[in-house]
Amino acid sequence: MKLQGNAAVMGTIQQKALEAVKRVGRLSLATIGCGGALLGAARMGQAQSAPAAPEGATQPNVLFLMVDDLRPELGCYGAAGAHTPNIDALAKSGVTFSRQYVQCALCSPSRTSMLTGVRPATSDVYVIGKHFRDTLPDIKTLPQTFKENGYYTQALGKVFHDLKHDDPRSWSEPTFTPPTPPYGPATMPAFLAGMKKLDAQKAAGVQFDPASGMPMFLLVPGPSWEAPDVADDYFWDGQITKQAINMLHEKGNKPFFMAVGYLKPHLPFVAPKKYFDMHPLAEIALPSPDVPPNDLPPVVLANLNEWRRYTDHRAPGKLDAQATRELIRAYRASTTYVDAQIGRLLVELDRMKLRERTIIILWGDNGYTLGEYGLWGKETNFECATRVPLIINQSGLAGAGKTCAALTEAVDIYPTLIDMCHLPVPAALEGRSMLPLLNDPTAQGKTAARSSFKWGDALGSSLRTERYRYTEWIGPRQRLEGAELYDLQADPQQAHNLVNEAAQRDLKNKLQAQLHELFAPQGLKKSKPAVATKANAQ
Ligand SMILES: [Ca+2]
Repeated sequence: MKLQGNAAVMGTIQQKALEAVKRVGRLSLATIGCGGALLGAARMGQAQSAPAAPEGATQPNVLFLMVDDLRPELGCYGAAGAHTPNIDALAKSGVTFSRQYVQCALCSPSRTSMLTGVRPATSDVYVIGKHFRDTLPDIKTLPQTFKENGYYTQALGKVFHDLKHDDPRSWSEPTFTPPTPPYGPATMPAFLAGMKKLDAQKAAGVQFDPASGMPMFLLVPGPSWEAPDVADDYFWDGQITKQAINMLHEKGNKPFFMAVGYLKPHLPFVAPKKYFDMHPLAEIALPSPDVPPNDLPPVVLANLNEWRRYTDHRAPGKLDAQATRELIRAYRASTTYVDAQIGRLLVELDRMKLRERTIIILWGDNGYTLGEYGLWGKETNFECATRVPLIINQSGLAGAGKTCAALTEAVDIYPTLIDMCHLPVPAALEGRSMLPLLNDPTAQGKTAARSSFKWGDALGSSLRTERYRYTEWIGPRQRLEGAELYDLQADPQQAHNLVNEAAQRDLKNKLQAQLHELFAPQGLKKSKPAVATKANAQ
């Protein structure tokens, strides 16, 4: 794929692309791989010429930056080749959590757990198609708690996954979702034609793509990456940044909880060309290891087809070095694009003198394998998929500028934010406040972080302790499909599964007992009952 140029005619083409997108506004996030640029009508506010003067609010604001599929591929996490100056600056004046784990390495289940404060076993939300209100109709979400305590709450972009997964009672007004094209102007006509063709095939009863064998509903008629020469605001992340700035002007004078859900670096890895230019292809190192660990149960590798949804990667087989480098560069370019949008927003926050009384939190909803183990995507219990960036920034934090290596979980975010804002604690929370770690990043963390991933009838329950990761996969009729044990001190890349080694039997038994203690025995589907009645009770 060649980089696209011809910015001179962009205005007309962009307009045509946008009109076409509006005509097919029925397309969903699922259609383009959660790339929800084609949602309903936007409610675009108008930028104001002068910042609103802050008045009287004593409660800290919360600016929650959620970045889709962002693994710690950031300068502040020591990632070679990352170009993320704005997030790095945020880390310099905040606390960077180096071992933050999501409870399910998949967009909606991960966000549901974090935003409800309970684990997937409690909400039974392990898959994208399920809404937590169906199982927990009266649970109080994180933004809902802020709203009910006098905050103005707003979501922009991908927060509760998409509008089908949204939770209107959490927000003071409807979620902002701009109808932007998922690809550049040159690619949009083929994409839209491809959508029509897919619709016709599905209407004719075709369930699987004859060429690739992929289910039709998963196919995206566009490439996995693209670098069109367009302005930042052509795409979703620029648009929501623009609207977030508008919201600061309109609502910045009252306590607010604003969640800004950036869509990149989720596939397709599409970003304006200038961000690709910051990542020379020759500087991209190939992933290592590039083969799966030994002795994996087949279910671990069953669901990793996300990148095969796109037109350039449908053929089976391993990616060659060139294609691998191109995809990694595109992921990094998409990340740099998001970093630039975050920079725009934070500059405005500073200009309006709101930084001093705003908690800024940056979080990735799941990690990502970028060719490690030969895999592209999340949907596993590997460190690559479960470990995410978490930065919490507030003026006056004792631990500012430091890295906290304590084990923390995404389910801890809810109690932390209400602890920082002195709000009442809902009874159902299953995490614990990280405020002690914000004040002293060397303080004791959890003994273990838990993650789960469900594929079909099999559930993988995983424990991350100080040194090890142990995972069990339970299939139908409680059958153990397999297990994984990694020594992350000796083998940080998870290249060697030790679970069948006789010398590790005692260690395996100990970790297995710990896992069974934390996950209940019925297929490991139920967590221990939540006992937390205070934010830091667990
Ligand atoms: Ca995600």
